[in-house]
Amino acid sequence: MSVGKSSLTLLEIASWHPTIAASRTEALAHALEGGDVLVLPKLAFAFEQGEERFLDAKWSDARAKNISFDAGKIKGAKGAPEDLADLGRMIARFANCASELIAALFPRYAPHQKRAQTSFRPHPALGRDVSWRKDDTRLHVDAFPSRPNRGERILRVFCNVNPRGEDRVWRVGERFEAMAEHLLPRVRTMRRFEAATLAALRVTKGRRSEYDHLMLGLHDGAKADIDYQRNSAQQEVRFAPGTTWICYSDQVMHAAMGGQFMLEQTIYLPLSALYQPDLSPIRVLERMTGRRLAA
Ligand SMILES: O=C(O)CCC(=O)C(=O)O
Ligand SMILES: [Fe+2]
Repeated sequence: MSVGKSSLTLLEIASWHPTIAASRTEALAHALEGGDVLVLPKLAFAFEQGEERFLDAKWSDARAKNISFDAGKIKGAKGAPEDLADLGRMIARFANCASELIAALFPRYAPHQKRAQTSFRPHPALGRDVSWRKDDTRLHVDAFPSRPNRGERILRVFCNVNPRGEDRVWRVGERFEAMAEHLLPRVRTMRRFEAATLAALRVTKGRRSEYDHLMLGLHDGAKADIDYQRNSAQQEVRFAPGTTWICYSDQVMHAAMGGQFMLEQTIYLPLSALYQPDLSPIRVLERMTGRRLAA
């Protein structure tokens, strides 16, 4: 693993419910909220007996990129009901591990964690034929077109569960602020009535804020810019099997370049839960534009 560059912070713990000193929490929160990826190379997800059978792309219904688990329902999977129930239990166990880990590392987040989807990704990261906008092999920050979040944070916990020794390979790009300085000038301003129209047509769940509009513009702007993809500052990061990593994916420029079989938990957090809200994308963009971007 190429740890050492400034955007990775190593954490050598081997438990999903570690005990952490308050001073350590402060330092880790500073790194994470500043846009680092926290890498936990000793934190593997333990399979229970029989669960290894799910390390096969045949469980995917092939339409969806991922198998997802949200509010007790499994989506994107195919198989006998007993198998799908077992798969659901495995994914739910990872969801619990991920939330416990975040609560243990960052006690201030604990009461605010909004658990969103959990995914199991049985397909190779490379080789999917998708439009440029959905192509996660291009550097991007996460922004969801149909789910406005008005500045709320997207925290993600990933774990490589590959049984054959294959790394998950990412590119990690430049800091959010540097990326935004480069790409924000090209993002068009939101049109009058645009947010209201999208909400009325149910394209969005609720109203898109200017923050959401700019984040989608940065996501699309980065992915569409081949020169930016090739030439912006970036590093390859390899996550070996048995490694867990955590990042704010609305802030860290990332691209998936290889690997197969990963678990992922998405957690939403309000700005008020953060140790340093001033480092968050909405505050960075508000300083750059000179105005409030969400009510
Ligand atoms: O599949 C991966 O490794 C990461 C893909 C990605 O961009 C994401 O989950 O936000
Ligand atoms: Fe992403």
